Amino acid sequence: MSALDELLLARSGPMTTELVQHPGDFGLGKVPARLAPAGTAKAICGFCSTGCSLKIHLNAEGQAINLTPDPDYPVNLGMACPKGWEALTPLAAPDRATTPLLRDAHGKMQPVDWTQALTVFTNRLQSIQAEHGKGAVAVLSTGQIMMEEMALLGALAKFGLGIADLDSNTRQCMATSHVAYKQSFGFDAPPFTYADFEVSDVLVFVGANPCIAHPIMWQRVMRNRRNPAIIVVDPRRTETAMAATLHLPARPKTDITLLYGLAREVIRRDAVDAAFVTENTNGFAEFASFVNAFTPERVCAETGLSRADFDRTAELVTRPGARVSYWWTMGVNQSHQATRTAQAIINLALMTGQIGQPGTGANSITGQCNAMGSRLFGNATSLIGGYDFGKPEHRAHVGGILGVDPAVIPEKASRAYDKILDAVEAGEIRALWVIATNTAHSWVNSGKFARLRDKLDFLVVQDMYATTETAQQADLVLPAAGWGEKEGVFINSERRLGYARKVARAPGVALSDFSIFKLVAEAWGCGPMFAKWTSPGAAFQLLKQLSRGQPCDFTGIRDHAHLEAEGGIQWPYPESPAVPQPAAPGRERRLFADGKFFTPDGRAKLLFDEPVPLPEPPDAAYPFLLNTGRGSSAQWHTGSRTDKSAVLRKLAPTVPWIEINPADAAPLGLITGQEVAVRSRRGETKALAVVTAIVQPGQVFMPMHFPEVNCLTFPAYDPHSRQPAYKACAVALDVLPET
Ligand SMILES: Nc1nc2c(c(=O)[nH]1)N[C@H]1C(S)=C(S)[C@@H](COP(=O)(O)OP(=O)(O)OC[C@H]3O[C@@H](n4cnc5c(=O)[nH]c(N)nc54)[C@H](O)[C@@H]3O)O[C@H]1N2
Ligand SMILES: Nc1nc2c(c(=O)[nH]1)N[C@H]1C(S)=C(S)[C@@H](COP(=O)(O)OP(=O)(O)OC[C@H]3O[C@@H](n4cnc5c(=O)[nH]c(N)nc54)[C@H](O)[C@@H]3O)O[C@H]1N2
Ligand code: SF4
Ligand SMILES: [Mo]
Repeated sequence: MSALDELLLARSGPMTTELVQHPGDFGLGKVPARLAPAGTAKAICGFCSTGCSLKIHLNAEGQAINLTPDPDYPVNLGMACPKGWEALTPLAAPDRATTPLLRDAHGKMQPVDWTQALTVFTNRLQSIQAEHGKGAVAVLSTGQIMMEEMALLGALAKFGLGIADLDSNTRQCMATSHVAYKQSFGFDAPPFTYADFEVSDVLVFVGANPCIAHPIMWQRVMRNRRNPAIIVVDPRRTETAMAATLHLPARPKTDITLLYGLAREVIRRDAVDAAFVTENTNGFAEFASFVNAFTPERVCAETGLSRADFDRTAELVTRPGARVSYWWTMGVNQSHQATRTAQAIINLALMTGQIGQPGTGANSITGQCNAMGSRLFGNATSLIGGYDFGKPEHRAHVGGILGVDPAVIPEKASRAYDKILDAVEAGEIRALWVIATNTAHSWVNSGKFARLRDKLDFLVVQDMYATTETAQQADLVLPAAGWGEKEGVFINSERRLGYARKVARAPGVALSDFSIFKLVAEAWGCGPMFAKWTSPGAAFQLLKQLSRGQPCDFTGIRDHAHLEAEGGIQWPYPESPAVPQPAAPGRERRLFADGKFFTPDGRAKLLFDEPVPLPEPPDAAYPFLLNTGRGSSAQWHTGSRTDKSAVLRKLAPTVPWIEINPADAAPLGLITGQEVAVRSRRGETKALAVVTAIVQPGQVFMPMHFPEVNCLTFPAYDPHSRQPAYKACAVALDVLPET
C-alpha cells in the first residue's frame, strides 16, 4: 500500500491515528494516540488573534459534538465571542472541498484523486519553472494555519521548490507592526500581555475597534478596576468609541500628526522619562527637535480635533504616576504611512518610559489566529525563525538545524504581495499557489487580481471550501482540513503559544495542510529534505531549535502536551536560563522590563518622518472618503467560514451596506435601507445605505465582508511594510431608483 493510500485510509480509521504512515514512505511518523474516547478536548480558537481556548465536547468516537469556552484558560477566562461559540459549524458546511478538483478542457471542475492532483501540480509547476525560470511560480499564504504548517510550507516552497516569492495575507494585516517593531526594537516583539488591559490607568486605542474585532480583549478591558480613562482615536464613532471616556474623531490618516503633537506636549509638560530615554533609546534629541513643529494649533487644524480634546488627551497621557498603554490595529497598519504612524505610538511609549511595566506598552493587536506564527515562521519577510535571509551566518544556522544545504536558502526576502501581483501582470510570474486566503475578495483593488487571472497559466487554491471567490477561478483545488480537523500551535497577540487539538474528521479526502505539504514534497522529488518533519509534533521540535537564542526562544516548552497542560506559554520561554512560568490565574509575562531591546546596542530607536498627504483625497468628482473594516463580531473576513453558520448570519446584515452621515444623506434624499451605487476610479458596486452619525460628514464606511468592497479600494502602500492602505479612497454615491 502506498503512503498516500495509508494516509487516506487512516482518515477513516479511529480518531486516534491521524497520520499513520510507513515510516519509510513519506516519512510521516506515527502520531501517538491523543484523543480521549469521550469527554472533552481543548483547542485554541481558529478565528482571531485573541487566542481563546475552547473546550470541545466529544462523543465516544472522539468526535466533536459541541463546545463551551474554557473557564481555566488565562486568555478568555470562560468567555467566547459568537464566532468562537459557532466554531464547529463551518466544518460541516455542504460546500466543503471534499476531493481535489481539476479544471477540464471544457473549463469545468472535475473531481480527481490525490495521485492525479499531485501529479498535475508537480508537472504543471515544474514545466512552468523549466520554461520561464524558477521565479515563475509564487505562493500566497496565510496567518490562519498552524505554525508547524506555515513553517513547513515556507521551507518547502523556498528550499524545496525553489520558489523565491512567498508572501501571505499577513501583508494585508500585520506587515506594518512587524516592520515597525523590527526597526524600533530590533525584533518583531509585541511587548504586552493581556493583563495590561486590566491594570492600565489610561488606555489609548488608535485605529482599533476591539468591541467588534477582539471582543474578548475588550472584556479584559472591562475587568479593569482602576477606573481607567479610555481614549479611542478613530474617525468613526464605533462601539469602542462609544464605550470610551474620550473619543477623538481625527480626520483619517492624520494620526501621525496627532501623535507627534502629543510627543511635543510630553516634552513641553516635562513628562519625558529622561533616565529611560538616556539609557535605553537612540534618536531622542533629533525626534524632540522634529516634533517641535507640531504645535497644538497645527495638530488641531490638520486633525480636525478640538483644542479641548487635544489638551485633555495630552493631560491624560502625561498624568504623573499613571500607567499608560497604547494599542493599535488596522486603522494604523492599513495606511499609506503606516510604519511611521506605528512608530509614532512606539515613540510616545518610549519617551515616557511606559513600556515593560504593568499597564503600559506600545501594543499592536494582531488580527488572525496565527498572524504571529506567520511573522516568525512563515519564511516570507524574515527567514524562518525570525532570521535574516541576507546574512550568510543566519542561512548557515537555519540550514544546519533543518538539515538543508544553506545554498538553497534565498539570499533575499520574498517580494511583497503587491510586487508579486505586479510580476504576474508583467508575465514574469505564471503560476500561483494560494493557501488559506481568499485573494480575489480580500486584496486591495481586486479588479486587478480579476484581470490577472488570464495572465496565469496555472492557479492552485488550497482551501477548506471550493466555493471561495478565488477557488472558483482555480485550475486545481486542493481540499484542506480546517481548524479542529488537525493539530498544531497558534501564537496569539500577547506572544502566547497555544495548542489546538484535532476534534473532528475532515470531510471526504480533505487532508491537513501539513499532510498536503508533505505529499507535495514527495511528489516534487524533494521529500528527503523534509524527512525530519514527520508530524506537527516533530515540526514543533524543529521550530524550538530554530528559536534557540532568538528573542522568541521557546526551547523551554517540551511539546504540545506541555502547552496544553500549562494553558499556553508566552515567548520567550528558554530552556536555559529557565524562566519560571508565573502562577495561575495570570500566567502572564511582558517584554523589556529591564529596558533592554533587541537592537545590537540594546537601545530602542525613535524613528519618524514628515506626514505625507492622502494618496487619493476626495474631490468634486469623488466627494466621499471610503473607510472599510470589520462590520460585526459575527463576520469573519470574506465569510467563507462565518457565512456557513445560520446563527452568525442572523447577527449581521447579509448584504453589503454603507454608512453615511445624516448631513450627507439629506441633500441626496437618502434614507436608511435605500440602495446606492458606490463608485471609485477603479470600480462600482451597490450597497444599502445606513444613515448614521457613526461616520463623520464627508466619510462613508463599508464592511470588508462583501467581495464588492475591494473593487473600490485604492492601491496605496506603506513604503516600509508594503501593507495596503485599505481604509481611505475617494468614492462617489448615486442614489438608485427603487425597483
Ligand atoms: N469579527 C471579526 N473580528 C476580527 C476580524 C474579522 O474579520 N471579523 N478580523 C481579524 C483581523 S485579521 C484583524 S487584522 C483585526 C482588525 O481589527 P481592527 O483593526 O480593530 O478592525 P477594523 O475594523 O479593520 O479597523 C479598526 C478601525 O480603524 C478605523 N480607522 C480607519 N481609518 C483610520 C485612521 O486613519 N485612523 C484611525 N485612528 N482609525 C482609522 C476604522 O474606522 C475602524 O473602526 O480584527 C480581527 N478580528
Ligand atoms: N477593504 C478591506 N479589505 C481587507 C481588510 C480591510 O480592513 N478592508 N483587511 C485585510 C486583512 S487585515 C486581512 S487579515 C485579510 C483577510 O483576507 P483573507 O485571508 O482573504 O480572508 P479569509 O476569509 O479569512 O480567508 C481565509 C481562507 O482560508 C480558508 N481556510 C481557513 N482555514 C484553513 C485551513 O486550515 N487550511 C486551508 N488550506 N484553508 C483554510 C478559508 O476557507 C478562507 O477561504 O483581508 C484584508 N482585506
Ligand atoms: S475573540 Fe477571537 S479567539 Fe476568542 S472566541 Fe472570538 S474569534 Fe475566537
Ligand atoms: Mo488581518
